[in-house]
Amino acid sequence: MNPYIVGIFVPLIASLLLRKSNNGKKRGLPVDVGGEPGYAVRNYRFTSPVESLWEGVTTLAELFEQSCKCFAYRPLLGSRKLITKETEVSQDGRSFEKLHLGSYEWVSYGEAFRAVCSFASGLVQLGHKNNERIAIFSDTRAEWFIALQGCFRQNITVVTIYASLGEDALCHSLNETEASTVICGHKELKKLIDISQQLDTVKRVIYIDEDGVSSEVSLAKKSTSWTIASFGEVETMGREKPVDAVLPLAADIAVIMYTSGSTGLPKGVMMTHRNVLATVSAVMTIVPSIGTKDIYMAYLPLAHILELAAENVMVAAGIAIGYGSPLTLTDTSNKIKKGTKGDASVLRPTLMTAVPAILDRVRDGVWKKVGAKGGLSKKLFDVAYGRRLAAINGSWFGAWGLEKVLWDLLVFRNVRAVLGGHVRFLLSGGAPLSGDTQRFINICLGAPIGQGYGLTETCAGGTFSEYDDTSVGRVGAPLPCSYIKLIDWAEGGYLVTDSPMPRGEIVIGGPNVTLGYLKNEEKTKEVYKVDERGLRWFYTGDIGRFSPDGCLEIIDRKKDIVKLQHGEYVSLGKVESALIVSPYVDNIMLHADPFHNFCVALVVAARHALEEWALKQGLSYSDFSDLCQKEETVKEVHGSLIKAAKQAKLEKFETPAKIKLLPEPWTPESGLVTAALKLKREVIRKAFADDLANLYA
Ligand SMILES: *[C@@H]1O[C@H](CO)[C@@H](O)[C@H](O)[C@H]1NC(C)=O
Ligand SMILES: *[C@@H]1O[C@H](CO)[C@@H](O)[C@H](O)[C@H]1NC(C)=O
Ligand SMILES: *[C@@H]1O[C@H](CO)[C@@H](O)[C@H](O)[C@H]1NC(C)=O
Ligand SMILES: CC(=O)N[C@H]1CO[C@H](CO)[C@@H](O)[C@@H]1O
Repeated sequence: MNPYIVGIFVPLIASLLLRKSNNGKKRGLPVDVGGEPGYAVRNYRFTSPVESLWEGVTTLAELFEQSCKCFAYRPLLGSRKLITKETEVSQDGRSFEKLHLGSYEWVSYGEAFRAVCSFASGLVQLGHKNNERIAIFSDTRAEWFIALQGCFRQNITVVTIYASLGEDALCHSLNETEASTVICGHKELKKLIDISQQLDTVKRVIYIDEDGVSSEVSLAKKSTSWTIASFGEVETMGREKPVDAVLPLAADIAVIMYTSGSTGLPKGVMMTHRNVLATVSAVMTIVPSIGTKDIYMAYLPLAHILELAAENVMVAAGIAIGYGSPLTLTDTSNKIKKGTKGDASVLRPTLMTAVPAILDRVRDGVWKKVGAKGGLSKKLFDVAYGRRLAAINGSWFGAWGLEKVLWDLLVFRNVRAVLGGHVRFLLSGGAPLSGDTQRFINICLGAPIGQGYGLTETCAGGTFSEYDDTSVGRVGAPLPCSYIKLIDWAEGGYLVTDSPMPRGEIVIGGPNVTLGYLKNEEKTKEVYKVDERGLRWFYTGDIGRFSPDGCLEIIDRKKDIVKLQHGEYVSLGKVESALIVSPYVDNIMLHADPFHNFCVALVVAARHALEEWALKQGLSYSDFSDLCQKEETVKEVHGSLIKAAKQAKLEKFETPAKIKLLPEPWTPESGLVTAALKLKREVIRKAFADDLANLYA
């Protein structure tokens, strides 16, 4: 048996047998490393960073080929056929698209491999040279994955671009990478045509065949000089005239991933096959007893490293991947036609990935539903939730038993049904998950959450909380592919000598750390360093602390700490997460300025809660925007923020002295938050510069 596999399973089985002692378990151990002095920790199971779990596999292309041979007749890629599409117009005149989707149709591993080989050959037939780059600019779907693997088989570097990216950033990424072929969906083709004049390097566009794409295709043929082909045509060309594969090496660049940066234009992070494979190997060790009986729900953007790594993990384990989207995920999702089924209820997945913002929404949705029902069923839910919380608080595994079965049957079964009823493990990443939400998912879904911390720059390598860790608010111990080091940040007052826990800036090292930013040596040199022992380190700018068991907690962010006029430090993120608990707040950005001794805040109002309040007050107003302008409203919301600040024991200088209420939500499409729903502070500051100036006036 492969020694790596033994290395994983023996401790895994041991930990299952020793369940009760989990809370004292050491998950990270101090390690001696080079580079800047600090406090470094490694994963307890691996003494040196893992590069690949599979003997003889050094690239993603080899990993895919191995799985396709091993699991040839098993289903790999599932998609839902569109049955009908309707447009509904709401009372206020906005129109919504409603979809009726069918059951999943599957492509086996063997068929997928043939499709990938055909697509790879088709790219060559179309005239694409393998030293040129290809950009994939589409929503998550089966074709995305086939295109990715197709490119790998010809050693073509793939540029990944979020489907929600704005025009400037899109132009910038295509131009900077000199991509000559773009693979896109229907919506994205439209965006490309709009900016076609500015795209000097694009020569070919491959569009994914879908309903309604033909009008854009004929427009593109008329107004551009691009060679245009459909996904199916490229596959057919390749099937008829196959060419030999040109497989990449571990050190070749697999992907250039554009981070939807929170400031300025996005930066392209160059990831080698070795980088991504190290992360895939590490994540593989985290999912408990992963195997071919699992089903994976894919719906997050594949342009995000968490999803890209997760799907490759699923392939490595021979798992079926069913594709969906955030807008069609559940029966009550926005785009699902009333009375028809969402993706999760049709697929019934066992494994899912999620970002905290989505889990927060699930939690709020359930609370709202329970609250609306009221009466006995709310009481029952509260009792059940309280009992389970108390039980789980001791130990996850101490929480099994007859009572759990009873509550599950009586109360939580309905909640679980929202995601299909079979989810047994959730991978969460992209941002720290609130303790509240983590507990909620633990209890209502009955599924443990593995929470990851990592960045595109470290290829999502970083830390991961294990499924048997019952604590909340922490992001776990270093992944098998990473060393995590804390270094002093004296200016911010964080030192590795702090007691009771060492604190400092988080620095991540290992084979997972990427080569740096494309065409941006200056920035690369600033945040990447190679130590005297040859290991690469990435400086994250995040501030963390290590618990005695070797688990990391993110406590701050260097950039988000502002020194006020009188010298007090304000941590914007900390204050925001304390204030967002107010029921009137949908989103909030705190603003601090070194020339003043107080903070102000931009608050996106929670429409439902505020309208309900206004109704109770008998307040009259013309529309929601008008309601947000009213002095009474601002006073009410400000009051609730002050209450939340007191509860979280914030200092006076941290509590916003003045606020501006905004009626419009911040969405990735508006460019104010990233695809992972993190605030883009610079963009928001610019967009609301006048409002901020007024708050200080
Ligand atoms: C893969 O492509 C890169 C960039 O075009 C090139 O430097 C490298 O040598 C290629 N690898 C192989 C094995 O051909
Ligand atoms: C594209 O890149 C070239 C240099 O590579 C630059 O001169 C040009 O201004 C860029 N265009 C856009 C639209 O960014
Ligand atoms: C859970 O345990 C912590 C300490 O371990 C305690 O502070 C907290 O009150 C407990 N919560 C519940 C709901 O029992
Ligand atoms: C790109 C990179 O950092 N590669 C390193 C990966 O890890 C091995 C050993 O840990 C190093 O030898 C590589 O240089």
